[in-house]
Amino acid sequence: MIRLTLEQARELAQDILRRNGFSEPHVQAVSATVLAGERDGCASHGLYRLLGCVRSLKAGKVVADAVPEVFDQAPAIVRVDARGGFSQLAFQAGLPALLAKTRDCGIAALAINHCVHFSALWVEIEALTAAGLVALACTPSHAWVAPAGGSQPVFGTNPIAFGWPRVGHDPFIFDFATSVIARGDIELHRRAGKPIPEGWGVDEQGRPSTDAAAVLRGAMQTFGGHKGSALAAMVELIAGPLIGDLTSAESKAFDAGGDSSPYHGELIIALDPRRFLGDAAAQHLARAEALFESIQGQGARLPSQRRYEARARSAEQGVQIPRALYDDLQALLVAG
Ligand code: NDP
Ligand code: PYC
Repeated sequence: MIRLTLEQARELAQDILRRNGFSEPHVQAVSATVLAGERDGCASHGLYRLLGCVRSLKAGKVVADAVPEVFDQAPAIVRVDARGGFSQLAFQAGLPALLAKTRDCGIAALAINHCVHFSALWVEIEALTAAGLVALACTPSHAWVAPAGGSQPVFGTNPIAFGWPRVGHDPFIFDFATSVIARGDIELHRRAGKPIPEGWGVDEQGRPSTDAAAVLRGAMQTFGGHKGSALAAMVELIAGPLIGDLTSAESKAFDAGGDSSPYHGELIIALDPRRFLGDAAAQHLARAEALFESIQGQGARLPSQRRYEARARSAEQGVQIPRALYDDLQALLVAG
């Protein structure tokens, strides 16, 4: 393993993106999210993702200097056309209007179109909980996941993230793929030459497999059987056709057999407790704390707790990445 300070990790990410030709706004936006992933112990969406950024660029599947365009779609809907660039900058472009519309209407949505998407959603959810809002986000990916009862990929890994602001505590946030695990984690197992647990996926013949490479060629499985399968379908619908963008199957077809990051849309919904509750907002948010206490009071943990602990640790100790990944990242500096 190689240890890097957070500053070294940030510089490495920015150097790679800059040398490979991304515009400075994308360098800043993308490096911030991969650094956040690495810092919070989410290796599948950390520095490793830079390999996919450069691969997507070389395959002509992402626009390195795309300038997102913001549209006032409706009183409670803002739309951002990412114009083929990465989603992070499009989110930043739409955030001020989403905040203003949510304060105004109590509930508002941000629809991002035509973006290349590879990031963890909690980064965006944190931007909304920091503003005192409740938030939901979801996005398709590439068709890699079989529906419950089937064996052929239809769904993306389709994450759903939810956030709730808390006074005096880190926000309550969960963020998970509707597949058993994010594809990035299976890729990391393949890179490390490690088998994956049973139940994550099937090979090309539809047989259960613990071989990461075979499952990457075959199909991943949804979490919770038919329940995860239905949620994955919901994500396809509300972050696909509802916002006029591609499904995971269409995104995969657009990739035309390549290995680039998915290209589609994202839906983010924000709710303002102060608009729902007026002066009673503080009182009811305080009541919500009893729920969290009753979870933690019996020794269970809240989602994101591990992540916040990793964040505190990384601030002191920096991050560690496998030497093989470090070497692959260094190669992007030379080749760039
Ligand atoms: P995990 O299964 O690792 O974690 C899912 C969530 O459950 C996290 O919020 C996690 O908190 C929480 N959690 C895990 N274990 C426990 C526990 N014992 N008790 C309470 N909470 C727990 O995530 P996934 O592999 O499903 O997804 C990882 C990331 O991949 C997500 O951030 C997601 O956005 C991203 N992703 C992005 C995609 C895209 O298209 N852009 C596609 C698919 C995934 P904690 O982090 O603290 O462990
Ligand atoms: O890990 O499943 C995943 C993923 C897909 C797109 C970005 N991350």
